[in-house]
Amino acid sequence: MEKIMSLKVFKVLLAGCLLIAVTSMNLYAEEWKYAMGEGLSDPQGIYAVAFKSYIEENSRHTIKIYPVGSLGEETDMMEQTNAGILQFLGQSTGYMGGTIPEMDLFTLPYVLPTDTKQLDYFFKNSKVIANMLPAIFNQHGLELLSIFPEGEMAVTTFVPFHSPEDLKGKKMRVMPGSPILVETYKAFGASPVPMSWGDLIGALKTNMVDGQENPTVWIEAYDLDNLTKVLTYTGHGHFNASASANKKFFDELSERDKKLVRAAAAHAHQIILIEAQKLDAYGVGRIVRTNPGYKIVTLTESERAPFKNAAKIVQASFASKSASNKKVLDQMMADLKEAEANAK
Ligand code: 6CS
Repeated sequence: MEKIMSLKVFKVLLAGCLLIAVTSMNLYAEEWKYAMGEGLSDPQGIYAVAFKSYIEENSRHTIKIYPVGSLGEETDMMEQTNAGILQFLGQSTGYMGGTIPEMDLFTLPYVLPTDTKQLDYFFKNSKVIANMLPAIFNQHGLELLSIFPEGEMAVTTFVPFHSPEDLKGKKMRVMPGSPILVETYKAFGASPVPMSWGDLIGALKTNMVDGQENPTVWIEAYDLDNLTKVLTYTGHGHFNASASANKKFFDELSERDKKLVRAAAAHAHQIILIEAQKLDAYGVGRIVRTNPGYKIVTLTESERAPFKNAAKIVQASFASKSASNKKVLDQMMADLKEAEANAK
């Protein structure tokens, strides 16, 4: 009789432990903070919302998204992430080169292609992103999740330009976190002005700067076409963004939650790459529709030649800064060759 009782008690206790274990795994829920350098309807917002929906559909965790401006400037966000105030960071690569020098890879002039199919292949298959940058991000307290394109860089100014001579003395705003952007616009003949996004609108209105560069989807969304007179395609660059996590937070996640975060990043990466194919056409299409008088210039190959020559100095300067910079640039060039050969 006693034996049967102890067996019954054992079974009840076992069931109770299992129930606690299962419910504690499922009931374990946290709110994770995700800040980014753009708004919810901008490319970084498309990525963040897709990331959030995947996390919340596949766990009890929730993601609180902080669009640019809600927690300060884009320049503050990497610090807040490193301090553990934020768990996730969506950051424009143009804000990162000052902290992670190798990230100026993505602002180098005349390196990334403007062809969206090649870019799509590159951002899906790049070895520099998959195999080299994660360890570099780790050295800076971050866990790299994704890097994606947002559109070809277009230059908006008050007067047209067709050569580096035309840019002589022109104060051109560049994103504030990239030594390479400063070197680029110096090499293009201009006087670069590193400036956070929050100060640019006022600087254009007061002629504190003579121009700036951004992708057309951003130019249109934030009315930069109505604050300048002409948009020029030089073909020199592409706007890109990254998504990363605070490394300590990521390392302390359960294996289950690490897999969840990586799966959410892969899902969001897929979503934004589909969108990225359309952003340039969408951006310039809306500018033409909403601002028909706005002048749009595409530099010819011969007009681009002096800018491309100047860019070679900047590329060499980047590679000379460190062995790591040279390694990532060499791999980037190999990745881009593969993208050119395989993009369909
Ligand atoms: O020019 C800038 O600073 C802003 N441009 C874009 C496309 N995204 C956010 C960034 O802060």
